[in-house]
Amino acid sequence: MSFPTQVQVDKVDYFDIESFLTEEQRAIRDAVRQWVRTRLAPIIDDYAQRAECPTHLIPEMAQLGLFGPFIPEEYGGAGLDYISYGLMMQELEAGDSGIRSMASVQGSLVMYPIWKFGSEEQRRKYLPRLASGEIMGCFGLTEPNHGSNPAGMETHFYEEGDYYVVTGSKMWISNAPFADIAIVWAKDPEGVIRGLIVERGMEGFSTPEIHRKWSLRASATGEIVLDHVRVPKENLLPGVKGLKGPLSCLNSARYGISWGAIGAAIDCYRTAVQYSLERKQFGKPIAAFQLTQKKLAEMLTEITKAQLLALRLGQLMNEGRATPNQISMAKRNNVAMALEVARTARQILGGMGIVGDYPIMRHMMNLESVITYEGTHEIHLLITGQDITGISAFV
Ligand code: TGC
Ligand code: FAD
Repeated sequence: MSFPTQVQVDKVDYFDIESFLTEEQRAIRDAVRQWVRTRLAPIIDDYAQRAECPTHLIPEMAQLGLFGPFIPEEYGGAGLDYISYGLMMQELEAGDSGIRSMASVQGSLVMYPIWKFGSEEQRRKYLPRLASGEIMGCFGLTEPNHGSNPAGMETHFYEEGDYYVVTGSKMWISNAPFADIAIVWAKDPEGVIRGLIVERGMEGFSTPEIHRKWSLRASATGEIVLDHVRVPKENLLPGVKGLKGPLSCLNSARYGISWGAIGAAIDCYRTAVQYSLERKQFGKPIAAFQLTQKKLAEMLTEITKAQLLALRLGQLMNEGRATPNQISMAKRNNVAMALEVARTARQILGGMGIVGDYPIMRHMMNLESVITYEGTHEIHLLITGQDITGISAFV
């Protein structure tokens, strides 16, 4: 009996998604893929093992247009469509979810609110420098006592002359330890949620790093401590009031994650296929066993379904028709899919699945954060449940 020694594991596109992509979208995807393979993949395990963020890559990421790809060119963005954005996040997360996080936060959670809700002066002041990576930002919504329920936030501010004085704390904030600015969501004296641009250097603002994470180890996560920080009035985002402000930013980031998770899944799947063809037990490749083939077949099926969901969502995003509920479904499904694929791939590699020579365990542990942040798996289920029944499970 003969067994294949080569399969086309490079191309994970069972339903020919490629044919729906424009030349430009393919070129963008390929450029990010190439960068991930040559610049990120060779170093990411070391950085993750050391729990260090490879911030030296920021200028190269900016050069590739990874920060705010959908922001118009007049503000320094790449002016790209949402499928291009999705493909970029897919390729980046094939490298590492933490590096995709860095780009998601910068683009969807920092540049997006300034673009959508900022004044023209704020757009011109911050967006070009954020796009070029000259400055980095973070997004402070979650608090120690308010994660899934941000409406309960305690961070607040009052007016004092030309300033707003902000007090409170934010928890689990990606990029916070090195961020130059923070989009901080806080309540005004009437209890209305507003967004403020807080700059490093303002007295009373600090961002202690959260250590000892087993997940997203190559991403810097921190707190934001605001101790009577005097923020100039011109730093208030004028264009939005209420929880819909931060939640609108999450739509953009959750959309990116629905693509990103596919990248992590594909990287695990490819690794597992290759390994199963090379690893021999009982005198034959483990790929020859029916139980291994079942695992691989189910992985590819689930990846394919997720790709189709993401592509269709991208089309709806481009038409301005995607609803937050559709985005929730895609984020939840695709992240859960990726985590399941990573766990199954880990199993296929046996003992080798737990070491850093292969990317699987790193992806798997990263995805444990991805399934929690930007709305947990349960919260997204309840968003869909509310859409089906018309009844909110949150009140
Ligand atoms: P609810 O009463 O449903 O809504 C309040 C207002 O917000 C509007 N709204 C939205 N607007 C835009 N987009 C959405 N997705 C929206 N969802 C709701 C809504 O229409 C309403 O507007 P208005 O005008 O009537 O005031 O709010 P609720 O308090 O019942 O909460 C609903 C719930 C639980 C779904 C929401 O709180 C939620 O999504 N919770 C999850 C929190 C979350 O996702 N946090 C993420 C923090 S950031 C993060 O994790 C970054 S990780 C980054 C990385 O490293 O990649
Ligand atoms: P909780 O809200 O306390 O939830 C705990 C558990 O209870 C979860 O399983 C949840 O699903 C469940 N639960 C809660 N409410 C319900 C309900 N009504 N019904 C059923 N189950 C429920 N936040 C930011 O603002 N900015 C960031 O940049 C950011 N980056 C992050 C990076 C990392 C690595 C991590 C881990 C988190 C990050 N977060 C960030 C925070 C993230 O958004 C929150 O962790 C998330 O929203 C969940 O909040 P929580 O951790 O407080 O969990």
